[in-house]
Amino acid sequence: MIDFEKRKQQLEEAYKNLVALKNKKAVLGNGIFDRYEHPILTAGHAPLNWKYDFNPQTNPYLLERIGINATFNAGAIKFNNKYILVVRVEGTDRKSFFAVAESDNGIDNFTFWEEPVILPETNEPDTNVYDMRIVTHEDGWMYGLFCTERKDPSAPAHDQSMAVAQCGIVRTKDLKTWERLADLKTPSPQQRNVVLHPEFVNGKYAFYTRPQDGFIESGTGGGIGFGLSDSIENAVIEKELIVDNKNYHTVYEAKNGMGPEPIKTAHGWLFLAHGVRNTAAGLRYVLYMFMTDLHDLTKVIYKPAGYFLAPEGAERIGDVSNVVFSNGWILDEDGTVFIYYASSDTRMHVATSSLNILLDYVMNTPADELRSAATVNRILANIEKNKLSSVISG
Ligand code: M1P
Repeated sequence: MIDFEKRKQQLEEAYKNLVALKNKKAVLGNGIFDRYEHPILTAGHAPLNWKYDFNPQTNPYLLERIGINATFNAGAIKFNNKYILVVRVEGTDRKSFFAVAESDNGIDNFTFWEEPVILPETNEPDTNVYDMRIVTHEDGWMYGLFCTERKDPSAPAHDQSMAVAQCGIVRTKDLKTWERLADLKTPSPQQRNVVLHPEFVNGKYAFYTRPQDGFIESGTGGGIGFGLSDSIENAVIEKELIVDNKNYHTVYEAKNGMGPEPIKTAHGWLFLAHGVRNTAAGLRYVLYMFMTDLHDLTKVIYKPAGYFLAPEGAERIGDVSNVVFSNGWILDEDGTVFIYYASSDTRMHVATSSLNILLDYVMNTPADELRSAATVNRILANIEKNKLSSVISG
């Protein structure tokens, strides 16, 4: 027989230590953002109460009864002075669900609320739900847009992986009670990474979409799209315009998709997105940034070359290796930006920067000129510039 009480205490102690772990900035970043030493959420952060039956009669060996595999791709919002993440939690059964975790400072001690989110359903039940973007809209609601996945009804019996992904919509005032609205309708057979713009555009709800032909492959679709809907309760986009397309020999040549909702700045709307390219080792997901015109949301006015943040060190390894993905960031009153990102579909991290630094990065980093020779020329010009400034300063 095991010592039930002793094992319970050990589990509780280990859990307490994990949640209490303090985070520190990693040394010498690239000046654009700071990474932190520890992930902010892992599968181990899931409350013990979700996983263990603590009754010695029904669980005499104190076995984990409900396994949690990963915590990743979290939406983010500041609410009641807390840094809130709406986390994609994945069970060992491969089903994802949402759970809210909060922290006082945004960088450590993230703690899950007692119960996962109880997500109402439409008449067509969701098989899997994931990757919520939580946005405060000027209409006064907080909206959560997420991917709802269901088996493709046209899948032949031998294919048990064909799925249809669409955008589910919920809204809330307190992050506790959620109202489910109709799924978004668009002309595209597949939608993931849909984000609600925080303001009305011409009196309509504005969405960023990612039209796609197949579940994994973007096919003839792809690119970050934009569309308007009269209603949010029954949202329908008749026409999608591509704002930022995939592009040959770039970090977003296979596909791309929106990250969190854009941030409004004096210079334009600031975007964080993910770009995907294919390699011999499989797909590689990185984060990149761009800015659109303040008044024309479909016009990209700045776009630094390449990636903003790519998987590094231990971030490279996980269930889906070589992936970073972000669907949540928080701009604080003092200008600090908390960028929440997941690595390799396994765990959550934070990186911090400031709005001024991100603006400098996006507006003054050279754009991709799409050829090796152009990159060399850019480096040569930089060397020349440095020579000149050392002459002037020296
Ligand atoms: O596995 C990497 C990511 O793949 C998908 O992203 P996209 O729709 O751009 O291909 C999503 O399923 C995402 O959850 C996942 O992190």
